[in-house]
Amino acid sequence: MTTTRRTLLIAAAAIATAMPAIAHDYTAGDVAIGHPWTRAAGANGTGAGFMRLRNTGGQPDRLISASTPAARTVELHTMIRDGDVMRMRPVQNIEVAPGETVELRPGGFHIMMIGLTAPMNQGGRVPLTLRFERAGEVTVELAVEAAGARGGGHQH
Ligand SMILES: [Cu+2]
Repeated sequence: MTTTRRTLLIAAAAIATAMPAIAHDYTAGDVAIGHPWTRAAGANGTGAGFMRLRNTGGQPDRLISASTPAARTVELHTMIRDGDVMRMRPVQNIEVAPGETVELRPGGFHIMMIGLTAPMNQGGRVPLTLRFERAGEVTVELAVEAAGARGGGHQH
């Protein structure tokens, strides 16, 4: 086997291994939910849920709440700059305009899970129910990534 061919095979194997984590999307009405994920965290701690929300319809929609059996309290948060530090602040809802995509990501909007009822272990899945004003309710699974993950390995 030539070196080039071996390299290609290794690359193909790496892609195949990564596939199950990447193909991970949901829809609720006109809202497409792309790759919901979170970071590994211990019991009683806090976790943040991230995902991409795309409104494929013609009307504005809003994420109005979320819940999970994995945490005692769930809030919608954003990050704001306060002098030199970034602070989390609860928001009433997260609006997704028609045709727009809103990215929930580290440093921005996120779904705050407070008082984790069990550890969230890397490689696991955590159910999270999202409630939209128009699109209604959908339960997605957050893919649990490494504690310091930025989500860069799973963008699509
Ligand atoms: Cu937060």
